[in-house]
Amino acid sequence: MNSIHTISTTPYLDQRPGTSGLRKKVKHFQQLHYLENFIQSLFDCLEGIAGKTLILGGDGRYYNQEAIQIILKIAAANKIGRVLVGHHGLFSTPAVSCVIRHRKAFGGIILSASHNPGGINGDFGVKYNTSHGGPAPESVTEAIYARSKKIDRYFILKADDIPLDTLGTHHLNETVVEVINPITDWAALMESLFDFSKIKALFDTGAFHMYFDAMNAITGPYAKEILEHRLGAGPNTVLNGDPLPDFGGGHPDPNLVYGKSLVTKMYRANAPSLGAASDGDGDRNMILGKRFFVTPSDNLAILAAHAHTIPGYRSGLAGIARSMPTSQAADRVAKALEIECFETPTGWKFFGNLLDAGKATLCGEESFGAGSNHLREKDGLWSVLFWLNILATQRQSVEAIVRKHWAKYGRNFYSRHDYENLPSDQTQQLIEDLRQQLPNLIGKQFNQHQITLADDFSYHDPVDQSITSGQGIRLCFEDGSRIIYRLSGTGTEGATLRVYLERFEPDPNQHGLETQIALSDLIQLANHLAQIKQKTHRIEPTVIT
Ligand code: G16
Repeated sequence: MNSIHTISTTPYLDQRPGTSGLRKKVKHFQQLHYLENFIQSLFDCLEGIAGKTLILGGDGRYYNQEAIQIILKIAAANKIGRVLVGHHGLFSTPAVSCVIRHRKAFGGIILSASHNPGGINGDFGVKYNTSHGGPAPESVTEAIYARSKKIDRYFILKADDIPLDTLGTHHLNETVVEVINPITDWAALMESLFDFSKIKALFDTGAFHMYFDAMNAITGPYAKEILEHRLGAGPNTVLNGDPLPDFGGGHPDPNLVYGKSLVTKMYRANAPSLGAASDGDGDRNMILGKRFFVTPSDNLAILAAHAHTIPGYRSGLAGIARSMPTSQAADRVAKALEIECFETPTGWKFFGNLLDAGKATLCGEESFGAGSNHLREKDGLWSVLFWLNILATQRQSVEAIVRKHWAKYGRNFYSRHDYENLPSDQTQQLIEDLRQQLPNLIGKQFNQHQITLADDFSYHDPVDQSITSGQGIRLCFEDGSRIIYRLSGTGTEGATLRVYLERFEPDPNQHGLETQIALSDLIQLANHLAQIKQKTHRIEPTVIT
């Protein structure tokens, strides 16, 4: 038996999880006892965890392997029964959610800072998912934070490292550590949802090709297995397919800015029919057709409109849920289907109750996230397979499918403007100034726009009745347009201001407008009302998606 050590420690006061777990710079996590404090605080809050099963793995970013060895030894000292670890310490976020559910685990620890850059100077993160497979709700993350502010000791086993590169079973005292293939359960789930033979037939025509850019992050092996091996998509379908600790120096966020190399390929004359990418931990997706970009908000609406043609959703949707800043395109589909559309705060954790209660089947966020009740996380490759199934059935181009959708439901022009790495105090003040203006804005007219609602979004969860307030400044206009301002909860440097802009256009003759042009008066108004240029001294956003 290896000995259990009790280590004295002092609290760090900055371990409050944000939109999606605790995210800090790698070097911040490497401070003395920093990771250990957080993990012990987590175990201290999980009543009844002794003897139970946990899933553990990460997106392979720098510090992943070291962190896993530390967590395994703390888990053993806390008498966790069994830990299922991904081969090489790797696990995509959706695969963790899948394995938690499939193997009926108590919960799972995901080591990832998602779409944030990696490497020694990059970011690291820890997220806890509960037994339903989804991110822990705020009641749990707040309890962990409260505990982390008081912690004065943690327990750790003195033992050799577990060889993560070999599949099989090991022991750390009474704790069984099983190194498993993280792809198997998730791939079987995908086969149960989508018509693989129909998709395979599409690739077999020889006229349909695609690229999937794994951005040197976690999804490379998953995409190779599903797209290249099981669906016959061809050997060079997956680009940047090897997970690297620094993501090859890239920023693994699949959008028009950071996914530029794929975008460039998809805008060439010889571009394939479909282009897709996923992020650091595999839960986000970007979908492109030949010379055509599908906005994530439209993506959710289009998946919902075609769900009845997909085997896993043939019996219909219970409801749709979207985060508040996501465009209202999905609401129009929900209305046509006569099902409810829920509006939640930003962050996947808010969808969990709706999915568990059977109130929603599909969920999505404007930040390149979509998923369904198959898991309790968003799932990048699931979205790609959904599109492949639609394309295999419709035998039309991505662009044709989207344009047909707009013609039927109208187009919600939509864009997000991010101002990254701003001074925190000034940015908080900008939001506070807007908050103060809210009562005076209702009823005000700006050019053709009259404000009908101005508030700070608050969510009443219809399942557990909890209330979450302060979730973003909303300005809604008479014609359905919206401007939303909120601060990011996932950054690790300064503050990021996000401005979300949306305008509905029913006239098909106007659907060809360029998005920033279609939104130009709202963009000006958003700047004017928040005095963004004056207060941030930025002439333009860092990232426009
Ligand atoms: C951002 C996005 C959210 C998303 C969150 C976590 O949060 O805006 O929609 O839920 O990232 O995504 P992931 O799990 O892929 O990191 P924020 O607070 O920075 O706006």
